[in-house]
Amino acid sequence: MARRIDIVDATQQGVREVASVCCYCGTGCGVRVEARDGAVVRVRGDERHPANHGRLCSKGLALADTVRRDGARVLSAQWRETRAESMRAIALDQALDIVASRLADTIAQHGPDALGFYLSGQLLTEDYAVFNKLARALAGTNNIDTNSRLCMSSAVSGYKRTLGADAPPACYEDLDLADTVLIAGSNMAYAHPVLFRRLEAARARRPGMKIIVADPRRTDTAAFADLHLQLAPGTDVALFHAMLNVMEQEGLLDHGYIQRHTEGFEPLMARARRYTPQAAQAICGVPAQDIVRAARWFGASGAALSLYTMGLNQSASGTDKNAALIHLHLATGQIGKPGAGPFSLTGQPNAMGGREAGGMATLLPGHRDPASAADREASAVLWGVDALPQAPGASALEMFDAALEGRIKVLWIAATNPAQSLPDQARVRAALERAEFVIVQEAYAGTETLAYADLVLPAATWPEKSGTVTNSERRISRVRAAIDPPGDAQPDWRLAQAVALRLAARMAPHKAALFAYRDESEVFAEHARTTAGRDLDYSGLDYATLHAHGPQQWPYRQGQGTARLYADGMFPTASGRARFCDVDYRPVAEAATSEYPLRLTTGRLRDHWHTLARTSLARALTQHVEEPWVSMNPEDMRRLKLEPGALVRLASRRGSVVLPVQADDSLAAGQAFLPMHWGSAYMAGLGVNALTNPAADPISRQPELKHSAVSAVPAGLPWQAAGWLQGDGAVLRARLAPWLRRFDYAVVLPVGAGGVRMRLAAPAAPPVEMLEAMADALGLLRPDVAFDDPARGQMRRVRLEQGVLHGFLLAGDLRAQDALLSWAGGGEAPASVAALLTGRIAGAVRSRAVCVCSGVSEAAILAGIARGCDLAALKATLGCGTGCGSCVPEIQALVGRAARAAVPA
Ligand SMILES: Nc1nc2c(c(=O)[nH]1)N[C@H]1C(S)=C(S)[C@@H](COP(=O)(O)OP(=O)(O)OC[C@H]3O[C@@H](n4cnc5c(=O)[nH]c(N)nc54)[C@H](O)[C@@H]3O)O[C@H]1N2
Ligand SMILES: Nc1nc2c(c(=O)[nH]1)N[C@H]1C(S)=C(S)[C@@H](COP(=O)(O)OP(=O)(O)OC[C@H]3O[C@@H](n4cnc5c(=O)[nH]c(N)nc54)[C@H](O)[C@@H]3O)O[C@H]1N2
Ligand code: SF4
Ligand SMILES: [Mo]
Repeated sequence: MARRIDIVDATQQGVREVASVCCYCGTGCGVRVEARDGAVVRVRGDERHPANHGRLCSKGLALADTVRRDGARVLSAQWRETRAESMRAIALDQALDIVASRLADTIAQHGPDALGFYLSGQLLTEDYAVFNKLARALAGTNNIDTNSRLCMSSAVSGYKRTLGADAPPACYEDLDLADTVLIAGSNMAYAHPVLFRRLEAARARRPGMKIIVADPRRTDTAAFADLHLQLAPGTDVALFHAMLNVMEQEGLLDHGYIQRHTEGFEPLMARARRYTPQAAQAICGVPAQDIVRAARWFGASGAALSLYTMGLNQSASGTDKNAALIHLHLATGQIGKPGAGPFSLTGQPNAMGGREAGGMATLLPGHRDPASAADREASAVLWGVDALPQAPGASALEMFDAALEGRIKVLWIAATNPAQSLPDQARVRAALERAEFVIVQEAYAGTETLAYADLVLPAATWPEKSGTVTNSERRISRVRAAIDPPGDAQPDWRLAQAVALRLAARMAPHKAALFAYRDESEVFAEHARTTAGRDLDYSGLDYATLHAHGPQQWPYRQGQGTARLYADGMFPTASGRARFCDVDYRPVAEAATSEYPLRLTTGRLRDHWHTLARTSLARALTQHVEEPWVSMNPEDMRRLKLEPGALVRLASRRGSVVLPVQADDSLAAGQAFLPMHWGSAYMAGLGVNALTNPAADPISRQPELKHSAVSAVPAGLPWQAAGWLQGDGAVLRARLAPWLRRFDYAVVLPVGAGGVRMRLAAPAAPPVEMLEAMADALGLLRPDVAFDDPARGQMRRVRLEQGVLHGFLLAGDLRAQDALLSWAGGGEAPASVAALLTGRIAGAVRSRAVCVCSGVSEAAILAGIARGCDLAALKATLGCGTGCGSCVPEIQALVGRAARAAVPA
């Protein structure tokens, strides 16, 4: 086996190269990071990594641009003694002392359950392991949960209820081998692009392969499918039951497998028989013949694979949706063999590692259960303590509820941004206000949650951290630091360890030994031992093996990883049989009403990551979609008298936001879509999750982020302003952020052109002083070209530096905006700036970039399509889609849309 090379040419030219893993999605692509003089100079795909064989998507390719060591980062600890004060930098040691004494005092006064640890699927396994031991074995509380509660929790409970253990049974190679692929509630083209490339390649090689996509929206993933089941939100259980029913009717079930390896089939089947294709059509809105076709493709397939993510998990019936999909595999024996199986793709880079290390309130290390006395006992022994706390821990939403009710006094938040990503933001923020002491352990400056911190711990981040992650196919890879952390920043597990040692000194000096790790390899070794004899057993794995033989899939026994689980039909349940669960379709938690008639779903964009801390720093990544909008079906827009680009006020029972609306015929009538990414650090109001519903699945406790009932009305903000300023996007964003609070609609956005863009709207022109202050903020007090008419709320100002645009402000008259932004982005300068500002000449039209690698705009692609180009011709003539390939599905969808439009009705 090829030896892994950690450090290449470390001496010769001062270049250090490490093999590591991309820090974004659960695909877990291997990267090679080159660093020189403590700075990352290049990141490329690692050909030897089995997850990606050298490929990266647009986000992975831009990683080097996100590495910062300046004010864009949290460089030191910060503290404010009272909330009336502002934060001040303090020494890290002092901060750690303060944290330890706050924890100890709180435990002494109110008991350990007055603490809450809210962590993240983006931590490394070693980080979880130390935090988990700190919370449960030292502080004595099970109140430790992660943002995986918003993400993978229903997948965990779905697997456990049906297969007996939380383990995705399939592997990436199955994408090459499947005959039918059912993609349910996953927009892989955006969210797991490198796996999607693999699927594209597989289908190109094997034209008989059938792809089915179940998604309420016609996403780029759905556009690629042979069959798109455009189901109504939340109706997946009815769809899957109907497919099962059809398969039984048509003799496509594997009764031998059902008999030998499962239990509970009859009660479930009796229920599923009620879901005829017609009955399901009435619920799901999917034509009955499409349901029949999907069932036939699945049931008659040599190998059927399902890939599924948030469309199933983020639902008040998420566990049932997962179970209903897994049933299809159990009933047809499509599991435990090449090309087959129910394969839940993980969202975050180490969601899997968190599940293994017990990084959720409902889990203990080694897939153990804190509700089981035997499991608690076993974990206590492994950790070397007498006993573990028995009281059930609070899950994410419960933790914030407990803080709001005053039961949790101290919240320690690490590597997640709950003041943007949790549903029902008004409530979350009230909880953060109410909590007595909020510790935020964060790497990047300016996040929404930092505004609520009493104490900030400076965290190291990728590529400064070292440890392990587990990807979707159960493969454990080493993450390796290429550079040192900046300032006082420390790896997350080090910060947890430092507090644990201090807390032990105050509470239980004999427990200090529990945290005496010298480096992360010791943490891993201890953690790996907790998996011994468990379904996921990788107790035989250590850093040396990972170094010598590269990434490995668990279970790892006798020096061998495992590609697929359950090949022998034996399941880790009491009876050894997999279980059919008698689940039934339940509608979404919040029905549309006459007051809230639209059904809102939320999700991801191709080039943005979550709450934007990292991706907003890479100019290339802000070119695809620059600003937040809501998309609606054109019919609804006509009915509500909304013009494309108009500002609308979206409201739910919990809050409202103002955004521009965009027409999108990939949505069914009555539905709306809002990207999850922008929060109050970038826009006025509380962001997307001002609207969303905290109603949660009763078993997984995962909230229904994919559905809420909303209304949309014109925002009535006729006065608008727009500006742009050259400079560092992160620095300028911080400087301009206060403006977000003064308007009903406002955005401050780092943009692909560089610098920062600002847009504001108000019911009427603001006073002249405010306009002047705005101009001041944008460095336009002494513009080079200016046309002001303060009486009419108008201000048009441009600043140039050696003939190059440096900044502009357009208030009350935005006609020149597009041309100026296009100029800012390197486009052509106008013939006369004055003529442009006064509307005497029209400037260039702007078009967003579809292909970031080759810098090809949507307009150029549409023009190519109008000339008759197909995908291949567009690639050949424009060069789009020839780099990382992330844009290929979108180009394909644009070609497809044009073809459909050309067919006379
Ligand atoms: N570019 C990018 N990639 C990412 C991330 C990112 O932020 N940016 N985040 C990562 C993380 S943590 C995660 S969890 C994954 C998420 O990956 P995905 O789950 O693929 O992404 P989403 O866009 O959240 O949701 C997927 C789809 O669910 C559909 N959906 C909504 N309601 C329903 C329903 O009731 N039934 C069905 N069948 N479908 C429904 C939506 O229309 C949407 O297209 O992405 C990972 N990858
Ligand atoms: N409406 C809606 N809301 C959603 C979703 C949705 O689909 N719709 N999806 C949900 C899902 S699936 C997820 S996973 C969550 C994600 O939500 P979050 O976890 O809140 O999102 P991130 O922006 O990834 O937050 C990670 C934070 O950690 C910081 N950070 C980065 N690296 C490190 C590090 O090494 N150490 C430390 N300490 N900090 C670091 C980043 O700067 C960032 O502020 O959002 C959820 N919220
Ligand atoms: S698919 Fe993209 S974001 Fe996901 S791990 Fe690979 S390079 Fe990173
Ligand atoms: Mo996620």
